[in-house]
Amino acid sequence: MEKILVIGSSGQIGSELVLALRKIHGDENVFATDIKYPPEEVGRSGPFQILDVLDFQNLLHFVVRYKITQVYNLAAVLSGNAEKIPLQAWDINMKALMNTLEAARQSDAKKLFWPSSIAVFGPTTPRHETPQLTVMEPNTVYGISKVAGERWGEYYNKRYGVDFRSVRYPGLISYKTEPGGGTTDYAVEIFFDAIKKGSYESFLSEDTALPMMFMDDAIANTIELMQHDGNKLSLRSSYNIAGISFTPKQLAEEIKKHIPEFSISYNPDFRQAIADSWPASIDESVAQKDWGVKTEFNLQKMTKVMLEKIKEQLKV
Ligand code: AKB
Repeated sequence: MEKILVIGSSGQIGSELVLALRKIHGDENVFATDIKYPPEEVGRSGPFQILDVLDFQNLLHFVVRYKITQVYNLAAVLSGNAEKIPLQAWDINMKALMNTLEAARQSDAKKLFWPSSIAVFGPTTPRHETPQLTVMEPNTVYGISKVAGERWGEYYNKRYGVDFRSVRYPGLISYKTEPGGGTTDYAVEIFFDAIKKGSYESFLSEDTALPMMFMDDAIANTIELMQHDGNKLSLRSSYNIAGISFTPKQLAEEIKKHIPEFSISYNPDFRQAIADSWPASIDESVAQKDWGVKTEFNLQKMTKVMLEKIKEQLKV
């Protein structure tokens, strides 16, 4: 029986991933941890404990005490926030990863998921249908930490047999827990503002195309990769996954089909330069071949669900 530790369970991905994993493995076998308290449903449905991944001894103690076999480490400072505190963000992102890799090496928690990002790419990378293997010269702290992390994950796999698995997430879109400090966050904020205020001021320009993915697809793909036969995985760094690519203008037009009075204005800030350095679309053929990545939600379906669910949540 698997005993699973989720680090960062109060965040945008963690709060949904914990619930999905509890459905598969049983509530008591999925341990949610974070440095802040989780959404009610996560706390209510199974074990939750405050745990700081930067404290290696505590992490190792937890993993050994609860006989953990799999770890999902989702703790990170995202791209926008990382640019405000470069050295701190580097320390946090790298230490969080290195501590989980070391804990995996020194214990039975050998299977490790760690998210990489489209941020591993940079201005010299081909922007359209970005291939799995290509130029990677990111110019953000977050992107540099993700490239380094991919290299360390592969190193621990080859050298110590840690079962490291990873995907390069596009921007993730969800309604349960909002993201914090990312460049793709506009694509979540826009839905909340459309419903609450009827308008949105985008911090990216109207024609900035970026790859995005609805959270249900992100969770399903993450779990699929973790459950897949390890011998079929040709990569132990991180897989490209494509999701759907659209611009703020295209998303606003889709929202207008549901809220005709919705209006959008554009006031690009420092995150525009980050977005401009990232791919507009991704080639995921290696992930398709190795473990069958899938995207069920297109722009239309995702917009409809986001608006319905946020209205329910805000009771409007
Ligand atoms: C961010 O915008 O920083 C993240 C990401 C693409 O990794 N959502």
